[in-house]
Amino acid sequence: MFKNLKATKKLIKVMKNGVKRNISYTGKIKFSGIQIKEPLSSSAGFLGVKEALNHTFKEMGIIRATTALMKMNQEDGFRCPSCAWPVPLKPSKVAEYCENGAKALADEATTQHINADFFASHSVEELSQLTDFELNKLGRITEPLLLRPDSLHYESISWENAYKIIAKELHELNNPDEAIFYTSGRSSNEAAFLYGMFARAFGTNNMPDCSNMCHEASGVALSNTLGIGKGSTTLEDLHEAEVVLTVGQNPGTNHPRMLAALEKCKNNGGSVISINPLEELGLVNFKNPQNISDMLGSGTPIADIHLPVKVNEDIALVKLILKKLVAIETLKGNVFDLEFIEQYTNGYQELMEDLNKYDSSKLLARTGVSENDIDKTVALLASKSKIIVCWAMGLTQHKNGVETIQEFVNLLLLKGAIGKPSAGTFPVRGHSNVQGDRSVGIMHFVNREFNQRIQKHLGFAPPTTKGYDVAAAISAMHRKEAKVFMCLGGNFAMAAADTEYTAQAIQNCQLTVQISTKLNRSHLITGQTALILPTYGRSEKDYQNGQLQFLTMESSTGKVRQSRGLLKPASGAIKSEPEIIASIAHTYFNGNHAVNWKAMGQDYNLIRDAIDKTVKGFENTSERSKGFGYYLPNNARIRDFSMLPQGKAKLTINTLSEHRLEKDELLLMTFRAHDQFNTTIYGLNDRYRGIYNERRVVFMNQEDMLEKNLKAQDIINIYSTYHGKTRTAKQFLVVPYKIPKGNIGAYYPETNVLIPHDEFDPRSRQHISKSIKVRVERSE
Ligand SMILES: Nc1nc2c(c(=O)[nH]1)N[C@H]1C(S)=C(S)[C@@H](COP(=O)(O)OP(=O)(O)OC[C@H]3O[C@@H](n4cnc5c(=O)[nH]c(N)nc54)[C@H](O)[C@@H]3O)O[C@H]1N2
Ligand SMILES: Nc1nc2c(c(=O)[nH]1)N[C@H]1C(S)=C(S)[C@@H](COP(=O)(O)OP(=O)(O)OC[C@H]3O[C@@H](n4cnc5c(=O)[nH]c(N)nc54)[C@H](O)[C@@H]3O)O[C@H]1N2
Ligand SMILES: [Mo]
Repeated sequence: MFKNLKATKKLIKVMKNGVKRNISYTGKIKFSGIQIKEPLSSSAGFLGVKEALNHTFKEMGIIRATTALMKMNQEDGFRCPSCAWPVPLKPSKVAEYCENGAKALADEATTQHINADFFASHSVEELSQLTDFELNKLGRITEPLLLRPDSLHYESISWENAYKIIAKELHELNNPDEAIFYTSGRSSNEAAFLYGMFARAFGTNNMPDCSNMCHEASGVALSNTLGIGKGSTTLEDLHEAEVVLTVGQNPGTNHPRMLAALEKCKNNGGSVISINPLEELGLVNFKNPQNISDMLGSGTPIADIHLPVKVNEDIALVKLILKKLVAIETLKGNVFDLEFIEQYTNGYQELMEDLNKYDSSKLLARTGVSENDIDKTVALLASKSKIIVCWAMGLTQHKNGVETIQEFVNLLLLKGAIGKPSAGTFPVRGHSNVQGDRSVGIMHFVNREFNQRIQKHLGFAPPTTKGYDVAAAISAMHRKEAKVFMCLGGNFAMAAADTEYTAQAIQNCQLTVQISTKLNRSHLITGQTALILPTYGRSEKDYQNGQLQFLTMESSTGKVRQSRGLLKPASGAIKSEPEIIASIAHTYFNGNHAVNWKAMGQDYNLIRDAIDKTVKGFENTSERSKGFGYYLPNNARIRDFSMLPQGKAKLTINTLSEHRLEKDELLLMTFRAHDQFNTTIYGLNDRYRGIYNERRVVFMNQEDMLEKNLKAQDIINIYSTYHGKTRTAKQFLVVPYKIPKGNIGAYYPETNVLIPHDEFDPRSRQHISKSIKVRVERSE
């Protein structure tokens, strides 16, 4: 892998505090030999099983892979480290996981390892020339590592000394708000709780997390309208629903087990409507690997109706649907649940008046969808009442993400489809424990009730001012107002918007600390001093004081369950996340603090007891999380809106999106390929979309290609200009694709360089990763 690497320019300017490191924030830009084929005719199937087994066997060895796969998502096993899709009450004994879950396991439990010797012969500058795919392939990090301010090489450091460096830097800050504590959603409730409590005990609410880039918009929209930031449905609801709208998500790739639930829904007579600029393969046809007749037959068509909405025109589409429903209601009645509206909601009259202001033909033109398909959708929605709306990043990552979700909530409320069986909201969460992290206290805002319970039960006073979210954290580091940046997992440098700006921000820090499993670019784009604290993956056994520990996680549907690893850890020199966090806290406080951090790091029951006392809804978790776990309370599920004004759910007035594109501009959505988990690139194929061996591609409508005089595989650069600043993503291959005219699509994180750090939804502060105004030009 290193052979073809030209030695990087050694631009070592000796600075007061150390060296200036010449780090590439993209890796070497190169093409890998693209092949474009017809997209497949069905998702999952034998090919999916084969891919899953190939990947796990190759990375983990056959015996380890087989043993681990048998325990993934089983009652006494570990939770899949991929997405947050819930496990059914009766999981398949053979395989309650999907191809991408198996890949996530293989990626974490790989037998490829790197240690200090590796870093002694490869500088951070040299490593930064590798692509994200190549970096990930290097394997698990097996010992704690230090990058000194005057060095280009990581070196071995003892755990004790690593903790001491962190404690010293934290003590030397002028105020606690100069430290930032980022969390990615793969950690456990126990680790996240300790981490959040340490940040508060240290004195800051600077807790940005991956939610800020993911479902923050859902949290804001749902809290505002229904009084709870989480979804209201269970997995079983989905099975029995009459109509499921799956909006702005690609379940075949990102939540494959969801397809089995949709298949069940269809077998029970339900209908599925897909709303997405792309006709994603999983929703076209699914061969359930758990069902032999499905596998041998032609599979199950999932979506009954596909509405190829233009990017960020979902509000126009829902408004048109609502207007059409109002017309039927006025003519024949029985469309809306008027009793529910009267008893449980506010804002009906205002919403009706607002809808009147819109011209249907103008709305239709904006959506780009055929009126016939919209009418079929309206007919279904008019006659059914058990309706569920599922969504993911296609709705949240826009300037009006919150309003877009609120518009779908309007539809559900008008239909009375909230708080009754087989109906409701279903934001499909990303990371496997992103929802749990937020539940147990990873948040940048202040919850006064929670603070009071912390004070009462943990014996210290948490800070009372709001901290930084992701957008604010980037700005603060850029302004050099934050100096220590800790990360519990994740890959902030690559995941966040505006790669170059974010990289500079991180490099302005004095100390960056990464608690991680595998190498990624955030270990190379660092502060002056950097630490890598390697940790267990979820599939690994965690002993503390000779006792086998377990962890808990919360699924997309709000169920808390245990997770027990079974594999031998990647190395004897790595530690569990709770132990690492507890040790940092213990070292920082030098044993003088109301919380006995050390004890908690050695016995996770103590952490769960503290969670039960301080977090509303958690109760006797060590016991109740056994087996298939327990549901956290959910007010929307029982139609309790007492926390909202006048105790009622809110119908909202939302406005249409405004992009004002210049004639040569296109709207770019950035999304995932089939062979990646966020910034972790497993491979270079996206077989459901017919792309093999390449990630630097742009999916484009043939009419746009014609207008721009481009043909397949031409090389282009992409430019975005906001507030007078132009950002460039270089070297992408054009791929003709069935995508609405005026829209293009490309993979994340390669295109994050184009997303301005100061362009986000003001309500959720989520960046505009799915609707970026861009121009494309042939590359010279
Ligand atoms: N294998 C695998 N699984 C994953 C992940 C992974 O990377 N790999 N990531 C995890 C995480 S953290 C998350 S958050 C989820 C992400 O799950 P998804 O949200 O499915 O992820 P994306 O690939 O970003 O896909 C966004 C979808 O939204 C559509 N879309 C884009 N813009 C619009 C729009 O304006 N309107 C509508 N209606 N649709 C639009 C796109 O065409 C695409 O189908 O998956 C989780 N699971
Ligand atoms: N343009 C664009 N940008 C996006 C998105 C998009 O759709 N488009 N999606 C956004 C979304 S939805 C999300 S969630 C974020 C993701 O942002 P992050 O969560 O920050 O990124 P990941 O790529 O999931 O993090 C991967 C790294 O986590 C570490 N890791 C893996 N497992 C573990 C573990 O068990 N413990 C610990 N401590 N570390 C572990 C590994 O070192 C791995 O390299 O990106 C966001 N950014
Ligand atoms: Mo996410």
